[in-house]
Amino acid sequence: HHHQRRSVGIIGAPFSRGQPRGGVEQGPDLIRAAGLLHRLEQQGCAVKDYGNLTFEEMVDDELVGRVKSVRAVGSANQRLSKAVQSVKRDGHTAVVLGGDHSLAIGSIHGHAMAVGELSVVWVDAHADINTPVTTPTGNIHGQPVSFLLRELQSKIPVLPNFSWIKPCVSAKDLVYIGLRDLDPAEHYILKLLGVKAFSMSEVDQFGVARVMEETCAYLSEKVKKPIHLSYDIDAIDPSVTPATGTPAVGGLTYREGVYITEHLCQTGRTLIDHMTLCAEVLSKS
Ligand code: B3U
Ligand code: MN
Ligand code: MN
Repeated sequence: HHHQRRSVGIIGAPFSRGQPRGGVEQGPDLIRAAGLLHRLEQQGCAVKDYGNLTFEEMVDDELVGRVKSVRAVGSANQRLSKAVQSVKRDGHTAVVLGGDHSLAIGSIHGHAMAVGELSVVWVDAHADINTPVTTPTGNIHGQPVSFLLRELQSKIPVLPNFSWIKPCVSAKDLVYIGLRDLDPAEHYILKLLGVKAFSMSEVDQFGVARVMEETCAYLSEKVKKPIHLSYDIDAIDPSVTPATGTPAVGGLTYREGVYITEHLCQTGRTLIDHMTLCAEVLSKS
């Protein structure tokens, strides 16, 4: 079974309402145009493109407390979760192309519903763990992790179109890489829950190779759960990937950014029954 080809199911999610700027909804088509499918095939993957999801236009999507576009984000992610579940049912590794990072809610939720307990590797300049109460901006792309973590559920208010979400990730199964722009409340939450995190300072100190070794060692301490990779393009330095809505200086180099995926992929080969690689690629134009 080592020679069996990995099959990949691609889902485009052209959605941008998790933050205020336009452009990121073109991500899925631009990533395809840049040759993603061909590159996956070159690497020996069988690829099935499920096309782009369509999202209903949401009228009267007023602020809920300080949170913006709540109904649109809730409904889009419900659709995405169902799409990921059907790609998993078809037996593929699911690759979701965003879209803004609020889509991690549906992507991770769908993955968890289909395969059970997951580990999550979150590569990002930001922790995206504000709650609807702590958010300084009201943008849901800064909050997806808060809806997914079991430990935070008592802190999450009821929101329209969010009641379908089952918190499905435990704080001990989450690792952050690349952090450098956190809000005070996010710092507090990470400390409180004891979340494993490698900030840019730690990438500098240890190097990305040791960070990845420690990430994988930490995640396989007990049971080896499938790994969901959620990759925000702003983790990489804006000199390399300037097309992001929220550039943060001092990010990963091109090679560090790619090495993270290479290392996870290698681990996937040795633990082929235990790991699914699921990427959330954000292209903000
Ligand atoms: N933490 C801030 C800023 C932010 C989060 N994610 C991005 N920016 N890309 C917030 O809005 O919650
Ligand atoms: Mn980010
Ligand atoms: Mn993000």
